[in-house]
Amino acid sequence: MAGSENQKFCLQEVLDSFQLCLSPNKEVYVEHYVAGWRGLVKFLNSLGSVFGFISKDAVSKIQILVNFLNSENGSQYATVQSMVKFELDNKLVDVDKKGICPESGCRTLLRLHRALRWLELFLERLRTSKEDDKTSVMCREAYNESLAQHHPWVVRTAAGMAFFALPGRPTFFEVMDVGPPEQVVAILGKAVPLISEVYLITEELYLKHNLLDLP
Ligand code: 1PX
Repeated sequence: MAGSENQKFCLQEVLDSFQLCLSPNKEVYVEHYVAGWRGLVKFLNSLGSVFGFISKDAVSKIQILVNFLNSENGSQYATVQSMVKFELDNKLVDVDKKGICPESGCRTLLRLHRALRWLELFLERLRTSKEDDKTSVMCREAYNESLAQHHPWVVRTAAGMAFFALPGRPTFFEVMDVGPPEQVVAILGKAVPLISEVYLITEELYLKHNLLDLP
């Protein structure tokens, strides 16, 4: 896996990972969740160094989860459901304020989970966009409706500036590397409901355990 963030991005790969994410009984496999994010980070890296601070944060969160997966307790991290149970049962989560477990699997995955909502909103806008619609506007609107609510002013400002550097829709579609625009739209039509399902299952689980505001 080392260095895989620098390889070429393909939207189909991301779709495949999110497809593999759900077990038959609708649990979310951490391994495939993380693979989906790795694919997305590749995309971000191919857009240039302006997005480096975003991809760096995503990579570090991916790495925390990979480390748990590869640890002696790795099997407990197989699914988001088993991770939540394991960490709560063993008091491995800082629930109210940061303390002895500042980088728990639960709080780390929550950050990516919130970003997944941004992705869902952004991709849905992209899917239904017209040729001369601006990716920066779609991105900002999706961000303001989701992740921005969890970010301090300084992060919101940096993110807002980075959005200006986004390429236009035609280049964006090319980088996705799945063929002509109609094909991109078709794949997005499959990807968005899948991402939405993974998001909803995780959201319900976190809500049930009162984990949506982990510090
Ligand atoms: C097919 C098109 C796909 C586009 C893929 C783009 C992938 C984007 C990956 C974004 C991952 C962002 C993870 C952010 C996690 C987060 O919220 N971290 C913050 C909180 O963490 P902490 O440990 O401190 O509690 C952290 O402060 C974040 C810092 C970096 C800034 C995050 C800005 C996120 C903007 C999201 C929009 C990305 C724009 C990409 C345009 C394509």
